[in-house]
Amino acid sequence: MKALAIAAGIVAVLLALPAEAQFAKVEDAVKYRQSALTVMGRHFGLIGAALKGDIPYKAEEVAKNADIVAFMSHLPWPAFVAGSDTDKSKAKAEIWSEADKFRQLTETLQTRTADLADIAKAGDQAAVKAAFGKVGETCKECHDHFRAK
Ligand code: ASC
Repeated sequence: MKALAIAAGIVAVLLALPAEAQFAKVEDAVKYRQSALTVMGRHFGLIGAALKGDIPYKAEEVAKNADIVAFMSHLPWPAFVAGSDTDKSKAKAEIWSEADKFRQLTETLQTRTADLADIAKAGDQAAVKAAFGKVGETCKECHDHFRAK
């Protein structure tokens, strides 16, 4: 009986998990993804500033920022929940009607930001610049297609 109760408890927890993982309100999802993208953009921008010479290029700082960007590149996408193209959001309907294309771009971003993080640790500034450019192209492609002006 005890084993059954434990099994029932485990099942209850597993069933409860997806519900808990959902956002209570659509606005919470919008706020979450905008926050994640703001953090990602901030740290990506700092790498850009270092590459441009607007701030001193410190390889260790660049590598740290690249790790943050790579980590953050995983967070926004589950928050693009159905029906969350609200007036507080620039998300276009194409995110949902062309979901495969959107997902592919998020995966490209994850690959390219991981590459940038690896390359930033090696320290060669020209290589960092090239990898940074590849990430920026992905940002732009997604914004051009899926973000309202
Ligand atoms: C940034 C940033 C973006 C991208 C994009 C690249 O620094 O915040 O969204 O680069 O502008 O085209």
